[in-house]
Formats: sequence, C-alpha cells, structure tokens
Amino acid sequence: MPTTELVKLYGAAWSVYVRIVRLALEEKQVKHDLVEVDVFAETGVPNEHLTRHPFGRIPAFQHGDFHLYETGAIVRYIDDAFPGCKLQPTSPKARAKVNQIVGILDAYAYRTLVWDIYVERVVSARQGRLANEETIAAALPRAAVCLSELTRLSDDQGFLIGGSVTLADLYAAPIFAYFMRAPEAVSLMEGCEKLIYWWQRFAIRDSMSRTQP
Ligand SMILES: N[C@@H](CCC(=O)N[C@@H](CS)C(=O)NCC(=O)O)C(=O)O
Repeated sequence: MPTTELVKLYGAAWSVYVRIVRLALEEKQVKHDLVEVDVFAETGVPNEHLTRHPFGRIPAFQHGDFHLYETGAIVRYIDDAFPGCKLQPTSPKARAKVNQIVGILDAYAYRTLVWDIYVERVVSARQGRLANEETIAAALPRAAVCLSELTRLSDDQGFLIGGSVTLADLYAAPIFAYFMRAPEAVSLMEGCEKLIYWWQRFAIRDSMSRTQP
C-alpha cells in the first residue's frame, strides 16, 4: 500500500483512544483527516460507523482501501507502514516493556484514572451533578497501583521506555492529560517523581499541542 494513499481517522477529538492514534500519526508526520463521529448521539451510534466498527467504538481507521479498528492494531500498523521515527523498540526486552505498559494503561489505568477519577470529579462538576464518591474512593487504591507500577517500569531518559518516543508514551499521555486535572492527582502522584518529570516534558511536545481536544 503506497504511503501516499489517503489516511482517515473516524472518531472524536475528546477521545483518549482517538488521541493515541492522532499522536502516532503526528509523531510519524503522516497527513490525515479526522472525520467526526458521535458515538454518544441520542439516536445511537451512526449506522455508517457500525460498518467501520461493529462494536460502535472509536477510533476506526482507513488507509486507501485498507480498514482497521482497535487502537493497538492501528498504531502498530502506522508504525510499520509509514517511514519516520520508530515507535516500537527493536530490543526484545524494551519492546516487551513497552507492550506491558500499553497493556496496563489499556486494561487498568484508562478506566480508573479517566472515568472513575477525572470524569467523576471534574466532568461531573462541569455538568452540575454530584460526583459519585463511592466510585472515586474505590478507584483510589487501583490508581495507586497503576501509578506505582508505571513508575517502577519506566526509565528516566526522558521517555517512559528508552531515549525516544514509543507507544508507551502515546498511550499514557492522553490518559494523563485528563487525570492530572483531577485534584486527586496531587496526592496520588506523590512519590512518582519519574512520572511527573516524564509528564512535564511530554505534555509540551508539538504532537500534544496539535492533538489538543
Ligand atoms: N478497545 C478499543 C477501545 C476504544 C474505546 O473504548 N473508545 C471509547 C472512546 S475513548 C469509545 O468508543 N467509547 C464509546 C462507548 O463506550 O460506547 C480500542 O482500543 O480502540
């Protein structure tokens, strides 16, 4: 597939998973269009989107006539199919650690840090509803495990793993962009100096400003 074929990403700029893919495209300098899809529309997930993503989630991805969904598959395809910086290390151990961090963020940190803490504390206040304190309280110990594991597994060469940007950074950054706005982040991040240092550097990358929701 020629790399010049049109790249389209279907989703919404607020979505953590859409931003992960947009970050990959920005870091690899791949030209693309973001086509807005509202999966929370009152009338339900638009029918044409269900043909791209039968589970009704975002993002969905198109490169020429090649279609994909699932963020993990999309970002690895982008890394393999397009020239530019490599988002996955070649050393087996570093690559495994990148995949381990991606797995932790996907399976545990996304729901805990974004939905159970950020949305429940920050978005609920913006919407004028009371936060569900039980949801937040139950999330705190899970959040602490996520953060201490990310701290333990990460290097301190400026990126989570190694000396250049990887999928681990691209998965973590959109999650931290929301979580760090919750007041709970202040005490939860105590003792996570490596992560704080990483976030201070990563948050100001060009790809982050270009994908701001
Ligand atoms: N496993 C999917 C997860 C994608 C996902 O959960 N996307 C969220 C937005 S960040 C979504 O579509 N939510 C709509 C819903 O839950 O109905 C992936 O890796 O792409």
